[in-house]
Amino acid sequence: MEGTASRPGSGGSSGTAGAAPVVLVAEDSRVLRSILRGQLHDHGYRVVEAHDGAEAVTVCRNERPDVVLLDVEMPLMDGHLVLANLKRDPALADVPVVFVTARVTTEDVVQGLDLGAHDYLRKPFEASELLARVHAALRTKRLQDELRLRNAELVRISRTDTLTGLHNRRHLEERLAEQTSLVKRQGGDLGLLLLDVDRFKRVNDEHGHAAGDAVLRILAGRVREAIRTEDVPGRWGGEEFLVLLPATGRDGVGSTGERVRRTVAADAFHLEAAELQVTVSVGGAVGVEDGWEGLVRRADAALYAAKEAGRNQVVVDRGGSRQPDVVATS
Ligand code: GH3
Ligand code: MG
Ligand code: MG
Ligand code: MG
Repeated sequence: MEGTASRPGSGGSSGTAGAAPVVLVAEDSRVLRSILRGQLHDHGYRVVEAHDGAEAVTVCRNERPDVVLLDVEMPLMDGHLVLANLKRDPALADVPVVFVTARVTTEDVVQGLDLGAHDYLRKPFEASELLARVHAALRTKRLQDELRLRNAELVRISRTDTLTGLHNRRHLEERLAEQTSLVKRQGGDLGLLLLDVDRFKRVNDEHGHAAGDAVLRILAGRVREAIRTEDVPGRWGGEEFLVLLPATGRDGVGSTGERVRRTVAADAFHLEAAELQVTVSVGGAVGVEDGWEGLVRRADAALYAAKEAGRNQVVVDRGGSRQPDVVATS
C-alpha cells in the first residue's frame, strides 16, 4: 500500500511553498539511518540526520525540521530526553516527533505519548507504515502552522484601529502597562503625548462625516511621520490620538509634541472635495510614579490647558502639583 504516501511536497511545507518537507532522522544505527533516508528521499522528503541524541537537538535548532523520527535508544541522550529538550524550546515544541523503537511494551508507548510524542513506529516496520506515519505527522504540523498564522493575524486585527491602521486603545493600554512596569523595575523615562483635533466638529458639520474620517486617516500618517520608529502611536478615542514615547524625558516629550503639531499644521489636508487646514492641540507628560493612568491623566490635563490657551499648541505637564506649562505656540 504505497498509495498512502503521496508526494508530500504538494501543498507546500511550513517553510517556502513547494519546498520539500524536512525530516530529521535521529538514529544511532547507520544501517537503519540509511534505510530510512532512502525510503523518505524516494518519496520527496529532504532528510537531515543525527547519530546521537545531543546531535538531534542541535540539528533541530539549525534545520527546523517539519517532522522528527526519533530513535528511543541512543548514546549520550536517549530519545525521551531529546523530546523533553525540544518541548522546552518554544521554537521547537510543536514539531511532531515520531518515536522509532524496538521497545514494544504498552508502558513504553504510554510514556512516550505522555512526554508529548506525536506517534510511535515499531521496529521492524514496513516502508508503507513509515511513510503513512510521517505523512500524518506532517499534516498535523501544517495545520498547526496555519492555525498559528491565523491566530497571529487575529491578534493583529484585535489590536489595530480599522479607520487609521494605527494601534487601538486595547493595544495602547497593554503597552502602557508593560512600559510602566518596566520603568518601575529598571528605571528610565517614559513619556506620553495626547493629541486632540482642533474644532473637529466643524469638519464633520461642514464637509460631512466621510471627510472627517479622511482627515483622521491623513492625520494618522502625519503623526507617524513625525515620531521615531520605537514610539507607539495609536487612536485613543474618536479624534484623540496617543503616542507612547519610551525612554523619553520631559525635553524629548516637548520637542516631539512640537514636531507632531508642526507636521500636522504644515500643509493642507487634501480631501476629495476640499482642502482643509487642520491643527491639533497636544498635551504631554512624563513619569510613572502615579501609574500609567496617572500619566494619561496628566497628559490630558495638559491637553486641556493647550485648548484653553488657544489650541494648535503643545503643553507639557510639569509633574507634582505645579501647573502644566506651554512649550510652544503657533
Ligand atoms: P476642540 O477639540 O477643539 O475643543 O473641538 P472639537 O470640535 O474637536 O470638539 P469635540 O471633541 O467636542 O468634538 C469631537 C468630534 O469628533 C465629535 C465627534 O462627532 C467627532 N468624531 C469622533 N470620532 C469620529 C470619527 O471616527 N469620525 C468622524 N468623522 N468624526 C468623529
Ligand atoms: Mg538506537
Ligand atoms: Mg475630543
Ligand atoms: Mg477636538
